Amino acid sequence: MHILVTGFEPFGGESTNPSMELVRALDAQIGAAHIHTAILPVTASGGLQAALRAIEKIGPDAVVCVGQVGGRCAVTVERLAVNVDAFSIPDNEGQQPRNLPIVAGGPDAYLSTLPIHEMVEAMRGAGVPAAISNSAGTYVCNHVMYGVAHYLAQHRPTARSGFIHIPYLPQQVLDKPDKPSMGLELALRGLTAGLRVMVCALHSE
Ligand code: PCA
Repeated sequence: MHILVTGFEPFGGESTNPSMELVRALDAQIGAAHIHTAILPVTASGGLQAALRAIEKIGPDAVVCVGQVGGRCAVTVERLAVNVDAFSIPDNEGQQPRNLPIVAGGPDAYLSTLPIHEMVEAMRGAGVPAAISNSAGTYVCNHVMYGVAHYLAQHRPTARSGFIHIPYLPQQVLDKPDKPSMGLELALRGLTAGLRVMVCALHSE
């Protein structure tokens, strides 16, 4: 089994992105799955294109995209992506769509096809605060989650996809002490536990 896990470059004035650090720290093998990784630029078109290039190269059974979400205090497994770009800040190329469909005429939303409840339970079982989230936002993460789901629906309908958001790292909140953070080791334990149960679930189908 082949799993693609993507992270993002830093954005919004940050010097790092927990998703980039996590993806770099992941084991190359989790259960029965080979883990392939890619780091995506935080731009609407470039981020999705880089994810689709990696999918075409690897031909994965599942795609798990990971991103930073400032302000949340748990690892959150996203339930759905919506067909809207409404960026609250410019992306890393200065683009800021305020109300555009990601795919004109596309479905309003795609549900994650990962076993999201089992993944959250596994993360909690590993001692990591985790929850389902009902909104991946309307920025680049939602754009990539939607775009990957749309591509797979058309080109690789048996492949699964979804998105996981990670809180700030402690070093990112030194200048914003009212914001929650999660250390890299804890987040890595959570992500790994979630991926392990996902691989088991897909393997036993
Ligand atoms: N988080 C942003 C985009 C890149 C990232 O890591 C988001 O939540 O949309």
